[in-house]
Amino acid sequence: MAKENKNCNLKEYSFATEEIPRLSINNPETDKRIADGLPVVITDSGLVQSALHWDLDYLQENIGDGKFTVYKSNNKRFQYFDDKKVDSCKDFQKPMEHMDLTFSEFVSKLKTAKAGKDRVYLQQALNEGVGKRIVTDFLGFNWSWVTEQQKKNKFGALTSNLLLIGMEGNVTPAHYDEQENFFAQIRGYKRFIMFHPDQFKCMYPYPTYHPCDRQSQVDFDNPDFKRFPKFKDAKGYETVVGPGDVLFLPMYWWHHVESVPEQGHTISVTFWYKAGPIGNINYPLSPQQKVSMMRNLEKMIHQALNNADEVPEFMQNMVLGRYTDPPS
Ligand code: QVW
Ligand code: ZN
Repeated sequence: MAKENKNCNLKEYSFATEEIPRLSINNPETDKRIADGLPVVITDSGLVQSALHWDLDYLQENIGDGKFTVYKSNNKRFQYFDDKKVDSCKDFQKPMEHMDLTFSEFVSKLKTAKAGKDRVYLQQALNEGVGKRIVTDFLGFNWSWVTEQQKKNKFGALTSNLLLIGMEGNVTPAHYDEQENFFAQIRGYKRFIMFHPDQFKCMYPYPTYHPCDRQSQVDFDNPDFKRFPKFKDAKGYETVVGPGDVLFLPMYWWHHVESVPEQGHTISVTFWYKAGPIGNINYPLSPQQKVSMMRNLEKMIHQALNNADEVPEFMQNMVLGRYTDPPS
């Protein structure tokens, strides 16, 4: 649907992609894909039907006078970083600026930033501070469907509903999350490029102790194939979500997200759920379990050495010429 007429605004990347299926809530394949941990766009869940009338004026009127987390970037990338890991990482340059703004301060920045520089992206959990009408809209979400999915698939607790308001062209660079997510689109169009957890070796995430942990070091616009040769082999999936669509974004799946250029600002709400219980372990381990294990081992080594600077050499001594291919 959304894609055909938005195609002209979509950049071509170096890797091939397949379309993520768009399915009805009533299609048995939808439940099967969610159960199997595969992405799917559900076109008619009604998850955020009660919020499809949200626009900047309505939100400004009703969302309350609290402060909202807004990120500012001088380019289109909004790369998340963990503030707790910044100090121990010398030479780290924050890729974007964190601001706390009232909603109307955010809206005026969004409107004046149009020229291209100083882009903004609101990323704020929906909480008690919102006005009555937003509460009513929130209570009108299709909680019965999403809670049934949570139960059927043994997800843990709902952790947050993040409200995202982005400018056209804003990019969230490729990363994976450690939670399950139903990503609901309310306004505008977002393009998702996704990679299976088994593509870890093609994506070259930052070390776990780095502020950009869980994110790819590869710049999709200008991939450095010398440093990241296997990025050439990455096999992606993609889709464009529009108002009313819900993307199931499984834990550990890589995703790069762009608000489609020239289609106006975007409004989305996430439904993040903790991972379910581990359950029985079957061999061979899944790619997801292997990523989790690599993370734990990496963190243990960092902790044991008690010095991030010693990690690279230690890791190399452990594998080079022993677990790497012999030179040909
Ligand atoms: C996007 C995402 C979002 C991507 C951003 C969350 C802060 C997710 O929902 O819409 O820009 O990565 O997991
Ligand atoms: Zn994410």
